[in-house]
Amino acid sequence: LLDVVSVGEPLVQMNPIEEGPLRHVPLFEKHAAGSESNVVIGLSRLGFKTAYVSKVGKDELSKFLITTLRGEGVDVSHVEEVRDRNCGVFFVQRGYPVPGKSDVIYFRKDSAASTLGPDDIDPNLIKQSKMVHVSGITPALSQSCKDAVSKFLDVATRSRIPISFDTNYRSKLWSEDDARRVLSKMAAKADILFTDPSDARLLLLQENVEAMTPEKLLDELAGRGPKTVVLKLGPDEGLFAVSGGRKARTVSPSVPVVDSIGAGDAVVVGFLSGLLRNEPLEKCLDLAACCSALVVMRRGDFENLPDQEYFEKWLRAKKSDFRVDYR
Ligand code: KDG
Repeated sequence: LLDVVSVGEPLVQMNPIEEGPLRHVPLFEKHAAGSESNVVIGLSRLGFKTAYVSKVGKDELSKFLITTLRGEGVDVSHVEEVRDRNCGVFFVQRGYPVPGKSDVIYFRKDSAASTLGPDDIDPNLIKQSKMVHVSGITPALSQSCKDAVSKFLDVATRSRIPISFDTNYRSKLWSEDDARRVLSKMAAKADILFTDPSDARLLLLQENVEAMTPEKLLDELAGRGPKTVVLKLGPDEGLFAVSGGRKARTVSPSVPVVDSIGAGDAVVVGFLSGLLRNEPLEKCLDLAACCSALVVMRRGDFENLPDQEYFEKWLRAKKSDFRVDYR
């Protein structure tokens, strides 16, 4: 039995060792990334059995992605290595022009993963799992990817496997109108929805979400179907969630931000880890805040995600408001 199966595109991330416009940055670090890949890696580190459905090439960078996933304990038996296509790559521009923010530049068109289609979705894999996770990135990659995600969700729904869905709207991949149509349908099928106020605007077909209180926004989103909604309000306002009518909120500790990319996936990892262990909502949010704070403190998306021991150390430190003496 598996805990979580996901489908998506793993990507090679080229992360500059200094901040500023990329044209003036001479040195980059290579990382494995990709939203859903980050999620399965993070959950695997915390002791959950995860599997990933994807396609990569036979190129060296694809081999790097597959060995990273495998090395982190993710079942990659459904990651197909195809000829004549490469894996996708993206570059990060850190801290410029907005301090503390990162931007991405993709080189992923016609990648191996963009050829994923319904035939690559094995219903038996999904049926063996306690939960599935998808993000709004995969359906933006191609029509066949959209169809693959649709089949993935249909199998999960029919088999009564809970669906976790992170909206992850990426404006560089598709228009707001196209995204709105697809993401709102996905949200209606989801049991656990992760989103932020900006993506919520697409889901609710409303422009005035900024005028709504987070409480109202949560209620509106939960009214679309998901039992649990986690609203990512950013580093200052933290996380706010509702589950079966009960609400909870957590404030993220303030940490030095080196690279904000991956913070959202880290929220998913922490929250789902709590949910899968039947922890109360408050604890799920604490775990989510812990993961995202750790991830933004270094370059790369998943490397700082904790294992169970680090997780517990964090929770103990939080009890004393992080005034911990490690001597
Ligand atoms: O959430 C982090 C991801 O955005 C990053 O790894 C790249 O998957 C990615 C994407 O498609 O933007």
